[in-house]
Amino acid sequence: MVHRRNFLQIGSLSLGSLFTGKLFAGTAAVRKPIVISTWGEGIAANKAAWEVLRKGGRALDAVEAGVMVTESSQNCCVGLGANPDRDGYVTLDASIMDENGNCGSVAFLERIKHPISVARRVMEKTPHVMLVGSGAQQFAIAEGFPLEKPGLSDDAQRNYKNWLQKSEYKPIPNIENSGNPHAFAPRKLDNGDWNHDTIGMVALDAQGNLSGSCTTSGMAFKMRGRLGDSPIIGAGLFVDNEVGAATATGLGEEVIKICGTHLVVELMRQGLKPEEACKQAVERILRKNKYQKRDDLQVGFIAINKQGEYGGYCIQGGFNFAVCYADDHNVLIESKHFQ
Ligand code: SD4
Repeated sequence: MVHRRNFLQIGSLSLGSLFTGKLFAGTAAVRKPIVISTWGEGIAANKAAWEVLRKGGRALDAVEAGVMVTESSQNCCVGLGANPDRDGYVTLDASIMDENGNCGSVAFLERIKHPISVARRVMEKTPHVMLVGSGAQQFAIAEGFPLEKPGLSDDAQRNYKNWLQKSEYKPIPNIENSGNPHAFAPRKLDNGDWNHDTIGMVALDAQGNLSGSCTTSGMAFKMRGRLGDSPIIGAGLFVDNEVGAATATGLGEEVIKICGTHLVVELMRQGLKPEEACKQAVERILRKNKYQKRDDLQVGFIAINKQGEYGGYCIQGGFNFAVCYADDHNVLIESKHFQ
């Protein structure tokens, strides 16, 4: 890690303010740059994003570089090392959004290591917002992304075998229609952690611009072809450079139903702080679910605003997010929660 003293020698852009993690706009203190991201993997991802931000780089570059770390990790449940769908294929979704309201996403993408970078190319090189399936893969290959070997990581292979052994779908064919729409929701593991498959990241750069990214393998053992919230702008990710940025994790179906991150940003526009905006979005989901206590329902939102204030909220304990705004400040925070 570069020490603060070295850091001050690096460049010319408001380094004094980068050093303290604070700037002043008018009379309000603004904390920038800052990057936050979901789950424990966010610490490593923030580190890469911070390398961009601390040099005065663009938030868009930071949020891409950050989540690429997670996509590359073989120990994580994001990216090609992740658990497959119920037919044994890893299918990936990702989205990215910049300070100008430009956005791009890919979904149901197979055998491409960095869906977030393909999403960025969709944003920057096509007239479209979203490409899916074989079309997204074809575009990625045309853009020079290597087509990786098919197959599962060792962990995923083992998990899939276990899952097949339990045959959770066999006793109840078409379990999605069995009255339990959350049959493949995130599960609480024996150690109390949630199994998760996603990283979402939002950042404010030294210029005061916001961007965000979100990348996932979706729910483990999902139906083939299922998309969650992560590739859907306004659901898994939303950025409005006038106001703030938010990203989501958890059961994507519930996030989509309330246009979750768009809601969080709109609540911040109305004056709510990031944590309160996330809380109200979570409340909206719970209200739609009639406040049923359900052990298998987890959704978490995180958000930052234009002032560099941040916050998160989730349904159940166990969700955390990583916050980085200085060389020596990259910490994991337990999200507040309802249940
Ligand atoms: C999805 N929201 O595909 C994602 C899953 C997730 O941690 O966040 N897992 O629904």
